[in-house]
Amino acid sequence: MKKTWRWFGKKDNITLPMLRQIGVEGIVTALHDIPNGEIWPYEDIVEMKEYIESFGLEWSVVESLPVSEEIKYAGAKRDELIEKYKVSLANLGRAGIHCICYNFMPVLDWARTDLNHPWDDGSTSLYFDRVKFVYFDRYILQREGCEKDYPQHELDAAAEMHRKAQAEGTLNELHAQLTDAIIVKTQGFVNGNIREDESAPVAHFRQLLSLYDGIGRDELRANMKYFLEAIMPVCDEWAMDMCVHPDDPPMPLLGLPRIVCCDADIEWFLNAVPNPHNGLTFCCGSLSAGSHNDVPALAKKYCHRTHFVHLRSTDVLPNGNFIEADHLHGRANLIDVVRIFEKERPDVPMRVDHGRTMLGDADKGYNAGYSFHGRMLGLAQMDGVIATVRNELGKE
Ligand code: DNO
Repeated sequence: MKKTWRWFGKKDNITLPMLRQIGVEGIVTALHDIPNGEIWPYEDIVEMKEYIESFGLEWSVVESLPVSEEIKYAGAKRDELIEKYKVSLANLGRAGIHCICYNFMPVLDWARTDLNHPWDDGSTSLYFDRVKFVYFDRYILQREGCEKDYPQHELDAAAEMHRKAQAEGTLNELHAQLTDAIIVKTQGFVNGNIREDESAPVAHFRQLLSLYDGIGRDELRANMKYFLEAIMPVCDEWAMDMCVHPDDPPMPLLGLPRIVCCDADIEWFLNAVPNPHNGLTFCCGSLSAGSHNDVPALAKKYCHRTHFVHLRSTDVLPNGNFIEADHLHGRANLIDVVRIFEKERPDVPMRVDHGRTMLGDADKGYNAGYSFHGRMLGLAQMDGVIATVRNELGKE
């Protein structure tokens, strides 16, 4: 597997010379300053590519070329936006970049309730607490009819959380913390729907949710198929590998459908548009957060339609909460996943996804989940696994 790293561009405090020192071979990035839905100009792509190459690295993967909400819910401007997407794809292909990660999650990209969940060893990680999420939906978003989506014991626990915060006078703090984690800090830097400096993020978020009124699972699937069929001719012409990121976590949230959650979903979209350029980002972390997914079995089944791998693991707790595990443990079983990819797809780019916040990372203002030391530790662990597996296979 090729060792890549998600780098957020020239403003990232983690610089390309730092990455060279830790064995990174390729860069995963995007033109983060271009607003969602706008064309990526050829010149800007080449400028970024040459900048990366000037440090002896290559631009291996685009993450992400975002799919506008209007394409996902089939709004009036859908075809116009798809045309723009095709131009960006062709510009990337002409510049020599052929691997594109994107997702088809409505409104909310990845979701976490805690960005600094403490570990016993003094480091912290991301965390998803079901009751806090129910609380956000019921008491902050106040989504109509949301009660029907949750079991009674979770609604009761959220009500208790509300009562307690009220009694202790910490309601504002709790609301600010959950809003920040769920719809601001985790979202702004990946899709731009909600920006960090917004004054009324919850109101804006409600408005975004309402765009999906009447869009269920079948409609979203049809819209994904429409999008993929429309872009495949450009993918054929420029050899563009599209790889959809699984839904994180792999389950419907806030009444929104999510359609890349499990084996049957993956099978559906790969068969719906059976072109090898229509592929998958095999995100072990996202898939492992659903107890219905057996990650190594999925890797075995889908490695041939995978163009990019995220190496990350989680543990799902008995109450359904999940925590980021370290890269050698947890239910993703990354050791077996590496065995599968090293054997079947040895050249596929992988990046270590997320990392704990440790050893001074907390003061550096990194994007949530994207620490330096934590990810470097994960990369070193995965590097060791890759070298061992290659040795087992008689490659090194
Ligand atoms: C979070 C990421 C996602 C991912 C996008 C891809 O850490 O895994 O935000 O980059 O969903 O489109």
